[in-house]
Amino acid sequence: MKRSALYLALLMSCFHATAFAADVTHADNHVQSQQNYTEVQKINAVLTIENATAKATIPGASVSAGYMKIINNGDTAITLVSASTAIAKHTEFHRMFMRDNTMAMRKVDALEIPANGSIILASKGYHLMFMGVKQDLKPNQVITVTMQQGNGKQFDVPLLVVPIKKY
Ligand SMILES: [Cu+2]
Repeated sequence: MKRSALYLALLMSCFHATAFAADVTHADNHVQSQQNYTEVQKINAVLTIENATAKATIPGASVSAGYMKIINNGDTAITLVSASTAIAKHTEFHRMFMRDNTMAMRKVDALEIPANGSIILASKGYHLMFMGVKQDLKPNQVITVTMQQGNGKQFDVPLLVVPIKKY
């Protein structure tokens, strides 16, 4: 009983598919003049991040999701093995998929960014899942996520918190 309620909250935080996509677009326009977090961020010699955002929390739910496009300009594939942030107890890589005509999601152990390629974290596919969020995430707040690579290196990504479309 309690487990299924938690799962529903997790799903809602990940999904909100089309409504959220529209909202992100609107949020981008709104904040672009004051913040650069939704634009292109050069992380290091090979990695570039675009549109790094996190969803504001739903009142009463301690979960949120993070999205971005990660571009690998290098000649070697990069594997992300974990992510963490001070604002949540647990951060996981998740993937949404269809099961019997309903959206479901599962944890994935790692994300691979191909050489000279990219991976997109978005509401219908891969995403960062923040669980045990310690304080409400409010629009325009910026959170920092640390990504751990398989080769032992790590890098930080700032994510801009954007509103959840109410419906
Ligand atoms: Cu998820």
